Amino acid sequence: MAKSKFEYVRDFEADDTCLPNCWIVVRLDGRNFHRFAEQHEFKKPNDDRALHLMTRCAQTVMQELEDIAIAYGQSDEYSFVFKRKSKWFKRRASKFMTHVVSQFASSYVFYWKDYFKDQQLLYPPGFDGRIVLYPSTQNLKDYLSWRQADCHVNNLYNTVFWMLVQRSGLTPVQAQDRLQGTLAGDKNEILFSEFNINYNNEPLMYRKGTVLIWQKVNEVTTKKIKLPKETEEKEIEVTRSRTKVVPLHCDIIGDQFWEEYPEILAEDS
Ligand code: DGT
Ligand code: MG
Ligand code: MG
Ligand code: MG
Ligand code: MG
Repeated sequence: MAKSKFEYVRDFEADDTCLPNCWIVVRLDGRNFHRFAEQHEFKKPNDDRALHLMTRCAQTVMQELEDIAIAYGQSDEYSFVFKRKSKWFKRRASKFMTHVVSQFASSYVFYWKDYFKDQQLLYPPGFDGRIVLYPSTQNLKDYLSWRQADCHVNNLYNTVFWMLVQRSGLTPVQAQDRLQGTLAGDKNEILFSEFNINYNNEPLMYRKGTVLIWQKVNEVTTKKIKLPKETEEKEIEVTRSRTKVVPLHCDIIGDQFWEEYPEILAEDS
């Protein structure tokens, strides 16, 4: 069939193919979550409901989309790493980014009530997305380390800040002044001497964020069967091996994690 005279408009579509062999990272981040957290009365500085909901959405993204090797999340952000050899949607950046962000955003609304039982969703949240390509595995590890270091720095600051405000009655401005120019050691010391808190005993999810990886798990279910010749049903246990997205709250900056799970960033993945 002859092309219509309108077909030429396709040529205006820009090519956004991701470079071959690179790790493709999509990072999304909640739009104006400072306000969103206030309006929905998130607990400060960490709200378990909000953090678990973020992780539920990220698990959905990994299960619904193709080729995601690992994801890392903290605060109102999540990063998804696609396998370097992925051929999904011919590696078109816009496809990767829009599928990740829209699947995540719809999941956030869909699963909201499972986590915020008596807090209504007051308005539709939005998320921005960006895509970054990393040509070496070391670059990718450094990217993930950067996000986890950011989680640590922010969480330490926020933990002390809200202690000073909520426990010591400082105003936010006073707390900010108090922390101006302090180093990590100083903040640890304030927590310990003034609030009897050992920062290292704070929940790992707050300090390390959440890593999502694929793991083989054995699922045991019971099945009712009826044997021929027997009149009564019998219950038997059936074990199935499945791959599931599993959340971890561990260090990913050091080598140990990557040595323990070498398959995640294997050369041929
Ligand atoms: P943006 O991303 O430029 O549109 O603006 P924001 O406001 O989302 O800024 P961002 O992403 O740099 O910072 C995340 C905000 O989300 C920050 O104001 C604190 C808030 N947030 C995230 N998780 C929690 C939480 O668990 N509890 C509370 N209270 N706030 C949280
Ligand atoms: Mg921001
Ligand atoms: Mg944000
Ligand atoms: Mg953020
Ligand atoms: Mg279509």
